[in-house]
Amino acid sequence: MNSLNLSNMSPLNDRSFIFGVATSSFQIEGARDSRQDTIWDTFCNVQGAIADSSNGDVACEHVKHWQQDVQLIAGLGVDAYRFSIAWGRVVNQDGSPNPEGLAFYKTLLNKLGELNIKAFVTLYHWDLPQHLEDKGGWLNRETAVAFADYVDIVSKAFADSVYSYATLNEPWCSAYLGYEVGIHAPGLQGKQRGKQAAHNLLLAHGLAMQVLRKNSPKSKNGIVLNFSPSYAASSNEKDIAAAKLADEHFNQWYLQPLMEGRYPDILQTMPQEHRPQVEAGDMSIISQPIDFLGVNYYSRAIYQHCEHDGFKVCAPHTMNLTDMGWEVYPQGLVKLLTDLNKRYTLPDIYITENGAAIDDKLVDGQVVDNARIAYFQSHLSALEQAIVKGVNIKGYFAWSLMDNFEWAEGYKKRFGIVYVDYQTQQRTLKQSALAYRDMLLSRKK
Ligand code: IFM
Repeated sequence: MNSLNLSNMSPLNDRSFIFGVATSSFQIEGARDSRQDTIWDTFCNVQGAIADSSNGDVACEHVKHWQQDVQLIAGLGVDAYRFSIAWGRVVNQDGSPNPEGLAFYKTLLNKLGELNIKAFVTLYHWDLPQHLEDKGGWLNRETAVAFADYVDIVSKAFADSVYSYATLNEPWCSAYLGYEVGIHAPGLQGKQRGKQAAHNLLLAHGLAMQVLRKNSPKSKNGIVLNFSPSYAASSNEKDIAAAKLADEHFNQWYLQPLMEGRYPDILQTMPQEHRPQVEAGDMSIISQPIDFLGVNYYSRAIYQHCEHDGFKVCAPHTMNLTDMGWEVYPQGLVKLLTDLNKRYTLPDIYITENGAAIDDKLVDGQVVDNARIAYFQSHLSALEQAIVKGVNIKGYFAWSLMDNFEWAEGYKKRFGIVYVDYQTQQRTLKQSALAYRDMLLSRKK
């Protein structure tokens, strides 16, 4: 497959539907010298933590090449660019604003504005300043207060140049991978830690929403969650129960507090020592209205019963895997969106990330990534189906604009539609970028 097509009748052809590309600060920016150290800088120094022992010191040198990158984005014909602010680039350790850091993003925002590209700004995409981790990080509820102070600085400085603010990207990853199983920064472990970090992140979201409402009432303000819809490994009732339990822990644990102001009922059956500390008033701060929910979708997860935790994840029984080992399963996106739509009264939905890591090769100036094109095509079709089934989806962002630092996998996994040669920092549009561009240009005017 080497092209992407939207049928004439496709709801995605409506010009009000927003198409974009996405990145995050730590994964692309480099320029470590001009920001505070983050938990990821520290984690990258831990032996064995990063598959290729790399770090984010240079990454895609986006701080240096941002103008070229914005031209690339504009050339794709997208409506929007989703990127994140590095907290430690715009706020000093004493909490004062860093004018140079703010100016970098303000100039970027102005350029996007000139090019008529909507800015979707993520305020936290995992790069917690290390000095806050030294005081307990997301296990310390004061970090939520510090986050709101940072959001106050940013949202005052950027005034009306931001179309949409997302408070957090994928708090499940920060809390579970970072504080419960320890395969992401800061590399801590423990069930109570995971749930406490999740609670303090959600609290940070709620406090930040109050600030955004005040400072930036015109932008669409919300949060981005990642979801892996849960499937049972068999029709055995124990496996079905296992899938349900995993769904409550990993998916609903983050959405139900936002939508209904309470954690899933499994909270009551969890051992006391695993439960988070929740203070009076927290749940109403967390559950205030949001303008949108960002949904990041890559694949599904399959579970079977296990005595120890009640569920355990099973390896997919298919060869149709991306380079991350993740099953290509577009039907999961339809199921996820329609199930969520049945369970909750959802705000506008944006698919804020979707994409595939492929073992791309640059040959004679070309990257033929047909598997990525097929991945996008099947997921765009899934999106159409979900819209037809009544889900209110307003936009779609390909992850990622360009190859970048894929966290614990380092630079070996390539998610970009633009290939990055890390030796020369040369960018090359892959076939998927050309197909995305052609699809966007072919939309009805
Ligand atoms: O690269 C990440 C991104 O930072 C968050 N969502 C998932 C992507 C792929 O793993």
